Amino acid sequence: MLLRIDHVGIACHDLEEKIKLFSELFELEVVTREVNEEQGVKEAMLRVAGDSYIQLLEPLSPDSPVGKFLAKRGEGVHHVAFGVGDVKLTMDEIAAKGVRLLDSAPRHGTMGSSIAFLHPKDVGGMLTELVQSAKRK
Ligand code: CMX
Ligand code: CO
Repeated sequence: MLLRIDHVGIACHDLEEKIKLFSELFELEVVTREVNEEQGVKEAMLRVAGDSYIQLLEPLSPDSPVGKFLAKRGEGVHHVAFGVGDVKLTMDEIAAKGVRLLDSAPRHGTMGSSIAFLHPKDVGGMLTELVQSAKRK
């Protein structure tokens, strides 16, 4: 069902400051910077190896998911994202196991991907994202 760890999402107050920290500390390349209005984030993807990344997330507003997380828990690991072949199919398979989906249909993710979230309370306290990469041309 899961192909890889696609990324680990880190919530932060200052995106540029944390890009500098992670890129210098672990010598990582910044692959993309994007704003995702729907998810309420300004973000950057730093490649660890192949198709696995660290995703740095700064909230666009305090009442967004990442804004609320920062207020409650402070900076740190926010979610883990797994690569899947077909996000809709995987959502259906997981829902059939009784896990709550936070998205009823796939949404737009980083670099043209399709994503969906699973409720952390049903996954051992880990907010989980499923990622289907954009088709390579
Ligand atoms: N990891 C683990 N647990 C989390 C969590 C997280 N990131 N965020 C919230 N929780 C827990 C809370 O601690 C809380 O538990 P308690 O009831 O025991 O206190 C419970 O889940 C409910 O949390 P809340 O603070 O009341 O927040 P909400 O229910 O309003 O929202 C969630 C939580 C997960 C439903 C919401 O953040 C969400 O829909 N997330 C998915 C979208 C998202 O995170 N987008 C940003 C990233 C985009 C990207 O990766 O591209
Ligand atoms: Co993510």
